[in-house]
Amino acid sequence: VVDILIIIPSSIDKYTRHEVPPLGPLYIAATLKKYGYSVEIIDLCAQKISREEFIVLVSEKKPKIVAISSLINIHNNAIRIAKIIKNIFNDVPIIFGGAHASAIPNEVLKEEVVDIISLFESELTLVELADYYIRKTGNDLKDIKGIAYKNNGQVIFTDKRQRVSDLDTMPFPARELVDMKLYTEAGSIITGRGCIYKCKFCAANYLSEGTYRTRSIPNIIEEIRILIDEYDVKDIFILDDTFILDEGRIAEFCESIEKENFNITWSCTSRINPPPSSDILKIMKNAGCRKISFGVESGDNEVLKKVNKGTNVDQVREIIKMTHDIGIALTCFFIIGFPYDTRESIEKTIAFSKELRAIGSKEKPVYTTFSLFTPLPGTVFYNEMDKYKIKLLKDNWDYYNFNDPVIETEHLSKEMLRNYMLRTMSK
Ligand code: B12
Repeated sequence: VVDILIIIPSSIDKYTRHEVPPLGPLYIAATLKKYGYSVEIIDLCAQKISREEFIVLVSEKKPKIVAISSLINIHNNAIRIAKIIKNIFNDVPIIFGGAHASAIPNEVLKEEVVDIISLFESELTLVELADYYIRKTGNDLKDIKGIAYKNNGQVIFTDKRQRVSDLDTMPFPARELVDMKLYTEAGSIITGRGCIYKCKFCAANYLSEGTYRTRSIPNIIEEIRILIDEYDVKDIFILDDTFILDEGRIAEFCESIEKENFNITWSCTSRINPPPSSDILKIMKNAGCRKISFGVESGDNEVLKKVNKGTNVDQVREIIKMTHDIGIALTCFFIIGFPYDTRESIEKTIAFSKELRAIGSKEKPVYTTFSLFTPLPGTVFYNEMDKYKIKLLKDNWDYYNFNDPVIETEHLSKEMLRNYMLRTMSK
């Protein structure tokens, strides 16, 4: 018997990501454990098990609460799983959480099998829900902040929950609950949460409500030490929305990494703006940074401006060259099919990606990765599809894999988008 069972569904694509441990759910699990609850996790992205095996597993665990992770491409499977669970234990409350459920709670609650949605940051919300359902102490549902639930067919939203102001007070992700050997990027960490920028295609600002909080450097170092000592990690993968924002903080991080003599390499993601200085890039290189992934998005200045990226092509070129010259490998992410994209702008984007790849060398390559523009719940483009003349072709979340077109725009048909995508894949 387990108090809370957390399930991460897989997508229907045969390539589901299992590189990275599910950090959000592992954070929630750690906090529940701290408050004395027993927690288990089934990560279907990583553990390949059949429907029958799954049913046996869940039946044996007899959970008192089931919490299911909902991201866009795994949401339909999350619903399928919820149905299987309700079939086994009709009385077990099913709580949904994660980016997709948080972005469109009203829609998700229309599903009969979803009882409650825990909105946005959920560590403390889940503790209060466990107190309510399991220990039968604490607040009534209506007084638990940050949830949406059904009452006599009506959706009730409780008061907003304040985000935890000091991230250092949070226990580290409960990695002991998953088989860390299943993840190729086992050294993944989050050193800060949230994004203050407002790109129209990205949900990060909405999900963090524009807040940005960071952990202290000693707290991060402690977690890295655990990854090295207990999980034999040799490469750290920093997954923050915005890592290089406060250069003083990054310098302090690098200094600590060097002082500890960890002998690890690491990589991170970054924005092109605010532009990282050459000084900080050198400090990062000396502290073992082997790769930075930048969101470049487009090779057309007009498109960059209109999607609110706040960068331009010259700036991108300069940062990519500088990072390469300092000796750090690169990945550049691109998106094609924005509502503003035309044949001309996409040609520019593809040409620009070639130009950036050519900056790379054998030892320090510049990789490029393309996704098709997809209106994500929680973004400006999703909320105002008519205004941006976005024509939805598929409203089945199973198909939202960022490689197949799910929309057409004023300028681009499905066939054109598919052909462009094929071109970027053949390079
Ligand atoms: C790191 C990251 C990844 C990593 C790691 C994902 C992982 N396994 O954890 C990788 C690169 C693998 C990845 C992949 C994808 N990602 Co991603 N990713 C992120 C990113 C940048 C940070 C997530 C994170 O770890 N944050 C820190 C933790 C602590 O916060 P959190 O995950 O939000 O979790 C908190 C709450 O959301 C909530 N919560 C989360 N899960 C659950 C589950 C339950 C049951 C409950 C109750 C609550 C809950 O509580 C958590 C703790 O407070 C976010 C952007 C963002 N700001 O959220 C995008 C983001 C979540 N990803 C997104 C997408 C679309 C994807 C992909 C579908 C992309 C693709 N091309 O395939 C895949 C799907 C992967 C999968 N099947 O799970 C979108 C989701 C949009 C949406 N509406 O669903 C986001 C918001 C990015 C964006 N720009 O819009 N991603």
